[in-house]
Amino acid sequence: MKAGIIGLPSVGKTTIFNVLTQGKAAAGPAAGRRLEPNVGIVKVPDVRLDFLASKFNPEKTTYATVEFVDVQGLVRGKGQDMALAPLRSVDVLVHVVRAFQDESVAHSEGAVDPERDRRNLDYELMLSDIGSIEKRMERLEKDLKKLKNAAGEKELAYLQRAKAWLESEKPLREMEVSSDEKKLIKGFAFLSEKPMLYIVNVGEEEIDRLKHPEAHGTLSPNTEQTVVCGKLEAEMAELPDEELRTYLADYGLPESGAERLIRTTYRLLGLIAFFTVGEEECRAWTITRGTNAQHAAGVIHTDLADHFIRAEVCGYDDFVKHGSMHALKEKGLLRLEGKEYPVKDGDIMTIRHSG
Ligand SMILES: Nc1nc2c(ncn2[C@@H]2O[C@H](COP(=O)(O)OP(=O)(O)OP(=O)(O)O)[C@@H](O)[C@H]2O)c(=O)[nH]1
Ligand SMILES: [Mg+2]
Repeated sequence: MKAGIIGLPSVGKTTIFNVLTQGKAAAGPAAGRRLEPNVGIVKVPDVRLDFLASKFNPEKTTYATVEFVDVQGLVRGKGQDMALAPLRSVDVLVHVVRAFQDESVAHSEGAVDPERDRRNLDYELMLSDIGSIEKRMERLEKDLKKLKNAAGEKELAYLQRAKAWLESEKPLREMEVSSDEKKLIKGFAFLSEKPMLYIVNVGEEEIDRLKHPEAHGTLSPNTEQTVVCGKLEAEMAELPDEELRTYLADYGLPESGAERLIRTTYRLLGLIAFFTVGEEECRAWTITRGTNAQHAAGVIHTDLADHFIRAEVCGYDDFVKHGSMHALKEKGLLRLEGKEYPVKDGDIMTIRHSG
């Protein structure tokens, strides 16, 4: 999975990127003017996989990963195409919104106003999408004049609808699309269509908000929100794990901002994990909720999907309760499931295949 971090200049994007990736990318105003984005891979923390690894003692434990891309700050109304280009390929946008007050860090809009910034950045994405749509429509209309075809007509109808939607100042992630249209637009990579996670970057004086990070009014479709304090997180990122737990406990927080952010992203995208276990490797795999056993096998290897026979499945909780695969087998709790079985979060699977 790939996530793109966006926001106005100097809102704390790179600070948060460093926290997530335990990276050392240069932060601060001068650093923000470079064009090359920062890219880093983050391990998805999962206590269930930790536990499985403690039981199987494998040579290798492989966590699911998320790739984060941190681009330069977007300046309102400026040509953004260069800055936006690396975001076309991401699955989710993470919009860092500044809520911290700090005289020493200039705000591109003057005063701190999270709601305004949220709106303005959405406009930038929408403007970029309108641009792409107009270009695409122009080409398509020319093609259709030469050769009428049903697929082209359908696409044109979608583009016209999307354009009108954007012109009514609403992002595409709020527009309902049919499953037919979904297939049609897969290749377009419209930015305002991507699911959006808002990260409200609060100051240290507002640390109490971290206790209810997901408390919010109504959220628009395909968005989530969480709160972090970039400064505090940066301090925490320096700590070894045990000290981090004590530090969090001192503040009365159940988890770090990095953990919360990844968890919220999973929820936003409807992602779940299943596990494969053994002496060689214990591993977490990411799928969307509702994926069937055959497609899940394909995430491991396309051959496994092609030659799929059955999946041997047990739930994570059953494994914890009974302690070993052997015990589960004896109790008849290892189930054999077919291609269509919808994989559940935490399932431990062995794929049986031919060839
Ligand atoms: N007080 C305070 N300062 C912060 C916080 N988060 C980031 N900063 C500071 O804000 C400045 C900008 O941070 P960056 O992480 O570089 O911001 P950015 O969004 O990556 O900026 P650009 O890449 O230039 O757009 C730095 O001096 C940070 O130390 C915070 O939570 N509180
Ligand atoms: Mg930056």
